[in-house]
Amino acid sequence: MSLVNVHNEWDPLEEIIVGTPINGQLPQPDISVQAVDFPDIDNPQKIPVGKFPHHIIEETEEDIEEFIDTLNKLSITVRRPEPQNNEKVFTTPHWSSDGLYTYCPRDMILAIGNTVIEAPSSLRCRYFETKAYTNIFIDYMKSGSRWISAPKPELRDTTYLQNNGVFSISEDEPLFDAANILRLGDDLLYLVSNSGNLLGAQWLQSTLGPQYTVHTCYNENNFKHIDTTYSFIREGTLIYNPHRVNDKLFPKVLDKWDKIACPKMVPTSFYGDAPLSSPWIGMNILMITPNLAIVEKSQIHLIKLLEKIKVDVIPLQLRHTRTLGGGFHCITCDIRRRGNE
Ligand code: DAV
Repeated sequence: MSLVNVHNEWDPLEEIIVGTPINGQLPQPDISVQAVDFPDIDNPQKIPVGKFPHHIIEETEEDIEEFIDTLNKLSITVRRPEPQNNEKVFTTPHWSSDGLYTYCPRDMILAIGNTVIEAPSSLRCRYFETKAYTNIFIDYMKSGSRWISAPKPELRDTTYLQNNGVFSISEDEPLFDAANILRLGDDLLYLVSNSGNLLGAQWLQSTLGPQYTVHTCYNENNFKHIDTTYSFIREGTLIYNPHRVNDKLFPKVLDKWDKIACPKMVPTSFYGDAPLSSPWIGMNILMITPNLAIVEKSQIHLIKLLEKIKVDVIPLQLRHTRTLGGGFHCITCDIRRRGNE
């Protein structure tokens, strides 16, 4: 039986990949880093660079160990990436870059049905990031899963467009992060943003075939990933970020869903001046079953809301979500959930 079998964000979880902050760093800034990760910084000199402080890596690995312990107690199989050397500079015909991290498998790996897809990230520093998961993908393939990679993009300078100070990415080639996508069975929600273009949605649709429908959607600032805009709780119920979407921006496929506005986030601290994520990283939760969620423990308003809609919560600590740009949804990639659609 294929070890990869996942159709939505909420069915009972059986297997998951969990990232690691180890060897994580901020790459040498280039036009891709500016356009995708730091679109609000006008002076490239101000983009943070280099190794994260030791305590951030250590405390995060500590938090992740407790998270994995919790998953194991729930009989969920956990796999981890191989450590990568992110300091090594690599070169394509058009540019050179060093690496970022393997903290967020969600960004690079899309598991849909029995298929894993390596995503064509718009960030140059992530070009080889999925190599950290090759052994895992081979295991999955041996079990009967499909393993494909989107066409490797060129990511020339002309990919990154700037209009009146606002960055976007071009439509020259398919580009997306896996975290631009959420699964609702045969319907997939695809956020068009500075980390995912329309051609990427088209590639995904043509590759998955007529069984699936890729629904493109937008948010207020077309910023990065979909999992700080929507959190899907169970069939028919979602929580949305009221600062990013509203009645005008909900895609039609969500017409019949109960849409609950996310309450205000409890601010959490971050290192430096320019963290990798906004305060909304607090709504980046992981559903274990339709009635059980893992939520960062500071987010007491969100936890209260979940309990009100009959979702039990396991509150866990993840101290550096803003600095490292990932909550419990980002730092994971759910691979198998019970259920067939
Ligand atoms: O809203 O800050 C964070 C990206 C997480 N992968 C945000 C996007």
